[in-house]
Amino acid sequence: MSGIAYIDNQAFEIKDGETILSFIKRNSGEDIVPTLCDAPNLEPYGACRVCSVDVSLKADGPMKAQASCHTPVTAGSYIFPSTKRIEKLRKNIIELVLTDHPLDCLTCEVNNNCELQEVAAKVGIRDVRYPAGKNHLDKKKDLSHPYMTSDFSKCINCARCVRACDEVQGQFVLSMAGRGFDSHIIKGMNTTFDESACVSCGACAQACPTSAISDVFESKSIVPQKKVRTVCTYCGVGCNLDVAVSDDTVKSIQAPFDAEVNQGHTCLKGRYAFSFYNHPDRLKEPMIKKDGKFVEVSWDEVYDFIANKFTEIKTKFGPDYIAGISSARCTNEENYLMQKFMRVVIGTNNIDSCARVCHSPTALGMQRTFGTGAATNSVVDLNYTDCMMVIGANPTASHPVTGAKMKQVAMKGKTLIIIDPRKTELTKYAQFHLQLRPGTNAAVLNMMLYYIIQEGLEDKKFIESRTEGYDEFRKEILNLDIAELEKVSSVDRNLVREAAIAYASAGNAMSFHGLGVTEHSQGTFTVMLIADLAMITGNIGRRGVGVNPLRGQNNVQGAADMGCQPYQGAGYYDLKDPEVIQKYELFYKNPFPKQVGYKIPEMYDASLNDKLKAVWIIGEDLVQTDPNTHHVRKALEKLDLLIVQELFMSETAKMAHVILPGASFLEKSGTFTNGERRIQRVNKAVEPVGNTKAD
Ligand SMILES: Nc1nc2c(c(=O)[nH]1)N[C@H]1C(S)=C(S)[C@@H](COP(=O)(O)OP(=O)(O)OC[C@H]3O[C@@H](n4cnc5c(=O)[nH]c(N)nc54)[C@H](O)[C@@H]3O)O[C@H]1N2
Ligand SMILES: Nc1nc2c(c(=O)[nH]1)N[C@H]1C(S)=C(S)[C@@H](COP(=O)(O)OP(=O)(O)OC[C@H]3O[C@@H](n4cnc5c(=O)[nH]c(N)nc54)[C@H](O)[C@@H]3O)O[C@H]1N2
Ligand SMILES: [Mo]
Repeated sequence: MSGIAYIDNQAFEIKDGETILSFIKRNSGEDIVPTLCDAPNLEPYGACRVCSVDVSLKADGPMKAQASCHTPVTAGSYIFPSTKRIEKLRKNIIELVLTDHPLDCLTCEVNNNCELQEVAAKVGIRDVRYPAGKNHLDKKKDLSHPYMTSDFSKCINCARCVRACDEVQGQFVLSMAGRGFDSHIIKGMNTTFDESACVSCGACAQACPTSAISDVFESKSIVPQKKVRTVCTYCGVGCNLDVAVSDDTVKSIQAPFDAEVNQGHTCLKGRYAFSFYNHPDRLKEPMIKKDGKFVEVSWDEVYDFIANKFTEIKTKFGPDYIAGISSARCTNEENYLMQKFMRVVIGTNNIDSCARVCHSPTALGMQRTFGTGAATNSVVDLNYTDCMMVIGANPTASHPVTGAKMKQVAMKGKTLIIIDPRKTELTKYAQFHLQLRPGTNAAVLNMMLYYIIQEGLEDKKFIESRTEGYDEFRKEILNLDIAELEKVSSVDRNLVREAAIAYASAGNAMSFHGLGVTEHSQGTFTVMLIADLAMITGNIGRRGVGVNPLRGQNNVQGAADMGCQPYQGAGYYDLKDPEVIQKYELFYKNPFPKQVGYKIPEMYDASLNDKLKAVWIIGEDLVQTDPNTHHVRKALEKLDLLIVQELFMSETAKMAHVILPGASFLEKSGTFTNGERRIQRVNKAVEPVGNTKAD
């Protein structure tokens, strides 16, 4: 709290860092003051001045009009948001803005979703007294891009697009050129969207209050019949999406500002890559392969077929001759049911998911060191960190919304350490790039530990109170042959030392890791070393620190939480423990399988050794994504029954005996758990296409 100020003579407490606008919004309501150049996800700018309010420093003192969006609120000031004088001023401002815009704006029906028109109506403008400015004349439309168009005849120079590109995506494609009446927006060195360095995140199109920049999908020109809030399916970031729907068809996608995960941002995939859901190639009917050809059948027929086959195999061979593979693309509810079906209906722990080829070393490494295998912090913690260490991950490509946030933090001057054989985009912003030989993470991390100990930069208090076995660990590390590690990794020891010192002496340091750690043979041990680094420097257990695996698929965290693993049931209970089995039996009121099941690679071996006869796969394209394709194909070919539940005729689906057509995330409801362990609601936007069903 930093004092008191008055709104229309009523006293309110000021919060630290508040502008006059945020102070009014918090105390008197969101809609009291009209704004135009201001946007919830951008820094205050103060260009249009529509948000002006009257301010006096004394109860009856002289008033001064001040742009509220970027003026800090002063203790003891008297604010009047809507005096006659101010209302007149706002009207005049909008009138002048409108002269830079096609004059039919006020009657334009196409743009009935236009923010400028809304503000004009709000301040009470019916016509414009001034002659048209020249800014909007002679502007060519830019139709070069598949997702975004620009028509700068509609531009009012509010610079929201420029700021979105700078402050949200950090791409710096748009800028303002010219002076005075000639001021205008340019892309790159005055080129088109397509030729510029634009990454198509669409933040500018979303930010534009007119339709000077808009989605090709015409989101602004048609008011949708409904908007549905849901969660993106592409990666573990878990961006919230506002899906605009008319006539049971997705029209466009925008990013909600009030979503904590993505605050008005998405990447191009989340915003624009949705038309797969009603693509002609979607699988729309259940099918059974007869004489080598898929034949469409009814759901009842396919259910009977599967039930009979499962019963036959279970009776003849036993339940462990059947296995399931669940999908990290699917909801928690679907994953929970799949593992329950395998365990309770079939009676086997043969259930696994895609984490096997992705982050299972993270889960194991973190379980061993911390007791639980998931991110220790949230992505918003980037706002509280002083140092980011990114090891074996390429977030600006694979987790673009998180990657863009990291860029912003690095540009604010926070330390960035990249450990990667390649020059990823983030290395441009990094102080340290440890360009190691692939497969040598353990060497580099051991060197870092060595230098931290040698420099006496350990957090002794943390080590004493929160860790075990440190003395032994210390001795081992100090015995390492640095020359050998330097040779193995080919990273200069002085560079490693400096990076280690930067990490250890930063107030708060966060680490992020990805496939460059987990997909190598020493993945689990590397994750443990990353955890060790956090522990010896005390970078765990508060905001802005921690070990943060960049989990891959949208619900890979959830699939594991729900128990889609052969050795742990729902809630991570260890299936080697007889007490756990008893607990599950009580809960499910049913016998529970007594031995752990096959992991995916063990399923292949089992099939080739006649120990597995049937596999039911939901949403995973093993033939395309698992290593050693020939081996995978051979193993799947050998099965008596392969059921594939899919959106598309994937390489794996082609091999199936039975196809179950699944509904995509846009067509069903449930929850996804993102990489931070945030459980978020998925809501059905459109009805499932064809004869498909939620998994
Ligand atoms: N749109 C979309 N986004 C996705 C997905 C998708 O299907 N669609 N998939 C998601 C999934 S499942 C995942 S797992 C993530 C993957 O996302 P990331 O974990 O970021 O994986 P990569 O993008 O492959 O980046 C791995 C990095 O590791 C580096 N590397 C390779 N070997 C080594 C090494 O030995 N040591 C170190 N230190 N680095 C090394 C590589 O050069 C590369 O820069 O992406 C997710 N994002
Ligand atoms: N060559 C290659 N191999 C890889 C990787 C790579 O980058 N390149 N990455 C590795 C990693 S990290 C991972 S996580 C794995 C991922 O391996 P997969 O999980 O096989 O990867 P995806 O291609 O995402 O396949 C998911 C399948 O689910 C389907 N699907 C999507 N949504 C739904 C749904 O709601 N219901 C149903 N029933 N199906 C759905 C999609 O059509 C798609 O065929 O691949 C690993 N292998
Ligand atoms: Mo992954």
